[in-house]
Amino acid sequence: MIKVHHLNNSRSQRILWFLEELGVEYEIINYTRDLETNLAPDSLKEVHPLGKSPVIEDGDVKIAESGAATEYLAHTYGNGEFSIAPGEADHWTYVEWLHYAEGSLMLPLLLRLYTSRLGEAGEPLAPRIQSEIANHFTYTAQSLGDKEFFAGGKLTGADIQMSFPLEAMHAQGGLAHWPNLAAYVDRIHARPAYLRALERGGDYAMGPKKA
Ligand SMILES: N[C@@H](CCC(=O)N[C@@H](CS)C(=O)NCC(=O)O)C(=O)O
Repeated sequence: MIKVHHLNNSRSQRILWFLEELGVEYEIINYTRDLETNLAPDSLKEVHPLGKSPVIEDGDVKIAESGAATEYLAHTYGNGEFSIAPGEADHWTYVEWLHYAEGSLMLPLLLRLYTSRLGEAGEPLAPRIQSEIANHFTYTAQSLGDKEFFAGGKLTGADIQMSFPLEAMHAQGGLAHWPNLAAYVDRIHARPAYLRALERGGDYAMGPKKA
């Protein structure tokens, strides 16, 4: 059975969501962030040298990068449903968004998170980071437009990957300028598979707002 090494409040939540969409059986091994440092516990390093989550294991396969895990799961268990094959229209759009989430969109969010810990010392960097956030989120919002999904008119691995940076931003009220992105996250949060994943994964600070 597939094992997911799942850290609370982390990117592994989207892997649980994807497994629920796929309807595949899986086991969760839970790890809890240190309350002070927010880092993963050392026990995750016993699973993979990076000590980060998600890590998935499926038989002999072990993957510690969520985009690769998403591609692997879509390829192995998706029957073509959650991916767009080479040669099909929108294949490269699918590939682009699948990579863009970690390759581009997360970077300014992480820079903001880390520099915020520097207090005043980080302030000189703030305008550049803010303008990069605006640049990327505006591009993302314009590309999504009024479409329901990022590629091919159906839920794909690209949406699985894009969900995390968008919901991280939404949780901070940061999508007010991009209402179509806020609506996109709300739609994802209403999906039965998403809600099942939340139930299995435990508390998740970036999930749907509790009433
Ligand atoms: N690009 C990697 C990032 C993995 C990553 O940084 N995971 C974070 C959780 S969102 C983590 O494990 N942080 C804990 C730590 O660094 O100690 C992926 O998408 O899988």
